[in-house]
Amino acid sequence: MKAYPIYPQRQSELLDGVWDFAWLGESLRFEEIAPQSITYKGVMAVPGVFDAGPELAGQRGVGLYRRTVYTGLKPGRIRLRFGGMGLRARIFWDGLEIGATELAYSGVQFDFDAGKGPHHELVVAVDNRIPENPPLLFSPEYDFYGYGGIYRSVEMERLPSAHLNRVQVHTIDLEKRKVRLKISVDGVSSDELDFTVVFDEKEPVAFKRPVVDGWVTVDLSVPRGRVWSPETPNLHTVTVAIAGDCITERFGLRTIEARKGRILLNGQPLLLRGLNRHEAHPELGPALPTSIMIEDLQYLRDMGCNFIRGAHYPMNQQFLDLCDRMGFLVWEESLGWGDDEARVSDEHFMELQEMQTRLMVRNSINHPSVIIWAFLNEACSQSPASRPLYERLTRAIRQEDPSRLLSYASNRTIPPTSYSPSRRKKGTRVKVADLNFDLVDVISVNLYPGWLSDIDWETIRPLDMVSERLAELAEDFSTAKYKDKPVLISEIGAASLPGCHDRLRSYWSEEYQADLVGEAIRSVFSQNRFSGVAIWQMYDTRTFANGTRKARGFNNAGVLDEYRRPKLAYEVVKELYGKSKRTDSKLASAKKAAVVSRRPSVSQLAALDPENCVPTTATSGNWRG
Ligand code: ADA
Repeated sequence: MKAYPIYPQRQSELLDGVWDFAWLGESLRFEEIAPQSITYKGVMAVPGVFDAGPELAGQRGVGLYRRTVYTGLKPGRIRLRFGGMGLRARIFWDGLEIGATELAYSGVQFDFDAGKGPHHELVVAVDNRIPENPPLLFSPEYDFYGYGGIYRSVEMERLPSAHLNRVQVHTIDLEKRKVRLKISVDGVSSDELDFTVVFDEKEPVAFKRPVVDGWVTVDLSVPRGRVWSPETPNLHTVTVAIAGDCITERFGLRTIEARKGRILLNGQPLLLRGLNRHEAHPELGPALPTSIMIEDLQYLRDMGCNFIRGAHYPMNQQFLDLCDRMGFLVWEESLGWGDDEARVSDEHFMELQEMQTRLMVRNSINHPSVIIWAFLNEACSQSPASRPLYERLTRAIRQEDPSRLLSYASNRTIPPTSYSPSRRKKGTRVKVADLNFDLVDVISVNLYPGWLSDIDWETIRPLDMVSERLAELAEDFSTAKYKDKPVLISEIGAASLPGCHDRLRSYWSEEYQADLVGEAIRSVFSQNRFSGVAIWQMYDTRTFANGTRKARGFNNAGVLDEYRRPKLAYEVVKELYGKSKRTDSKLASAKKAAVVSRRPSVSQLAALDPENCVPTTATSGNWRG
């Protein structure tokens, strides 16, 4: 399926469908792959993965995808756009390599000459092996399966010599419905560009503006502009045309900022009610069809969520289009998971991290749903060795897009060795160990009180730990050093084996998970210091097959199982998020009714909220060993 932007005038083709397939296995190194003299005996779906189905389940090696494409007789430039592949790929056109990517999950594109003749052979060699040296972005330790395949749609376009790449749309004055259009253009011969702009289906207006380093900027008001929010997900389109090319982008008018410890959407404080979501399905890996994406969003809506944390890689553009349209707020992060000192200080890894993070921002720049950019889930942010990469990534994101909030999910709020009952005695606990929170706008913490190794084995009531730890955390982040930054609980939860029920509500039962998730949501909402929570996780997801902590080869913390069948925790989330949503709407009407001479302050609004009335007390968090 096509996602925005669209290029209405270009000769283009969606290359999704059935491709020829040949399995080379482990016979060649990635660098040695050459698509000549291969017999293609199999077939494979694009989008799709080759290692989820019965023939190659769990195999690692190289798979070759091939198809014929028709370009017509006219010579000229072609652009191939891949929505995301994994784990690495090399692309060949009539036997010649035209590009390669090591950025799993990232949307990438390649421009090249079509060459002679109307028909061409396109081969994509996909490698799902995970070499250690130099490190790939993906590592075998990551707690989600590293599939091999072409995960998302492939599109081919004929590129006009002067062409429009993207139009970035930034809201610069919400009240006046004013946006800045930043138009990226290539191949124009003069220093000035003649172009027209049309918002929605209105009248085109002509402009002439200077081209500076391939960019043209213009500030405009959106006629009859309507503001985007989860409750009113109003969207607009803008079509920019030059001689021979034209692009349509979709966007939303909205602002997002962090002020006085709060996240503000369109100037109003937000309480995020979220779930973490992988792009995953047991039969399909990360190659989800639109129908499943829509169903997932329907489940999230049914639970009363307004927030999705996209764990742990750049998301499918089609999914983000749906989030824009259905009114979800999204955290998008680049690929990473628990990366240690050796990885974060490896120059190759750092380079790949920066490339994929910049690409993520560029690709998703116009989604109003995306409010937070993030990176490096649970890396070693307590270590000074992490600092250079964290600085590099925050700098890169701010250069690409200063308009959104920046964060990363940290599980380094206290060092692991400090987590023992004796150390936790009042006054002796170690304060926040993470060294990089100063770099970002939102402090985000992953913690698992009452689950995994974040458990005090001497306690007979592990559930009590949930509110204690969250209260401690709220206190730590209320000190002068942190108090101005919003705090988000980016992961909390527990796993359960689907269908495992127990009267004693023991570990791994759906009952224990439901109790813990309920306790977590209630505790987060009772602390005024927190701007919201994302429960780990939406549905069970395939992970490495041999981990002892991961029964069935799945991360079982889903409130739905892998086939989206609800567990007991689903109803708990629904009840608590639903209640908070209703409070939100009452609050909204109260605000409307209130006669205020100027915009209410953040603390005035917080005081209005009955959920935000509990004073904060005690400590911090730790990470599992
Ligand atoms: C971490 C991690 C998740 C998942 C979780 C778990 O918090 O960020 O991806 O692995 O732990 O269930 O262990």
